Amino acid sequence: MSFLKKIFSSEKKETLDKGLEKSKSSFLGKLSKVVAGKSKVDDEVLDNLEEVLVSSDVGVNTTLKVIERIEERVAKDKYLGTDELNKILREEIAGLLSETNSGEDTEFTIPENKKPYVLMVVGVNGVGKTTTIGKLAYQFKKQGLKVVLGAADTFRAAAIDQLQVWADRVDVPMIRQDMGSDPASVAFDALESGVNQNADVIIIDTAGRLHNKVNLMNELTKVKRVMQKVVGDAPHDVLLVLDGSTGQNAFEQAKQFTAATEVTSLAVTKLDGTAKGGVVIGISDQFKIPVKYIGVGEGIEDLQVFNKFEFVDSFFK
Ligand SMILES: Nc1nc2c(ncn2[C@@H]2O[C@H](COP(=O)(O)OP(=O)(O)OP(=O)(O)O)[C@@H](O)[C@H]2O)c(=O)[nH]1
Ligand SMILES: [Mg+2]
Repeated sequence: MSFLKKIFSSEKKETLDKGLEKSKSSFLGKLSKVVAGKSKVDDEVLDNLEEVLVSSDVGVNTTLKVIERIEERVAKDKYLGTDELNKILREEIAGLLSETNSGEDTEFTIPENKKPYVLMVVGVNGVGKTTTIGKLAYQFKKQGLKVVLGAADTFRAAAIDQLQVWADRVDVPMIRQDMGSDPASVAFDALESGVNQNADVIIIDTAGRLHNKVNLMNELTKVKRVMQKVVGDAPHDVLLVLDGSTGQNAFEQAKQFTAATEVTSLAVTKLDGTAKGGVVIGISDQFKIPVKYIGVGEGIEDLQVFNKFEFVDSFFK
């Protein structure tokens, strides 16, 4: 697939462009300093470019790969004008990401042979789990799928109410118990109810904050185990939500979380209002687990299926 081919609708592309505006203008500002007064891509330009990529949260490993690709290109083409640097970067980063086998989707889809499809959402507190669930429920419902939510973050009363607000807004049923009740029991109820209602998708919210990390991981394991009593192969997807505005912290969190518990996909939120959007490039290059969704605003429509080609196009345009 050519990355120049337009695959998002113009409306979706506009939301993406807008969401990445801060990251892009910060990046392009730094890039313009790198090429100021230089006509040709030489070692000095490459050194400075390396710094710009690292300071744009692309991550050291991914940055080194990108620089290497550009070095090879300089060696081959002999002369590379700095006026082309942006275009070259766009091509090389798209080329690098095309080696990963994720980020090719454009629509919110779930496998047809899993019913109900059980999606469990995990991540530390405040990253955007509940909001992402609300946005996902909206997208799935819009496609005519029957959605049930499970409020298994029973650690805070407000957490249950917050998910309820989304459930009411999207108009989907939500299974809840009182604050402090067993999250695994809520998840069990949600799956049972989902099966009884012939639901297509069941989304389970979980707590981000517990007394300590070990407790949290044990709890997630227990929630999974109990869900399997209702749907044998649940959860079909464990979505780890990361706050993109924390840049390299998001990267670290992904490392720690994926080491401690099984995660099958990633969502990177809050890309609007931050200049650290480059972190998505590093995360999708460095992790085998695919980035599936990106959050580009607080609104109900502001969740997108991550498409690496559109992302790179919007970032460097
Ligand atoms: N700007 C912006 N804000 C977002 C995005 N996603 C979530 N937020 C905001 O981030 C804040 C935290 O979101 P929540 O959904 O409550 O996060 P959570 O992970 O459920 O938090 P806990 O339940 O405390 O663990 C809220 O104010 C959301 O509106 C996004 O993509 N862009
Ligand atoms: Mg929450």
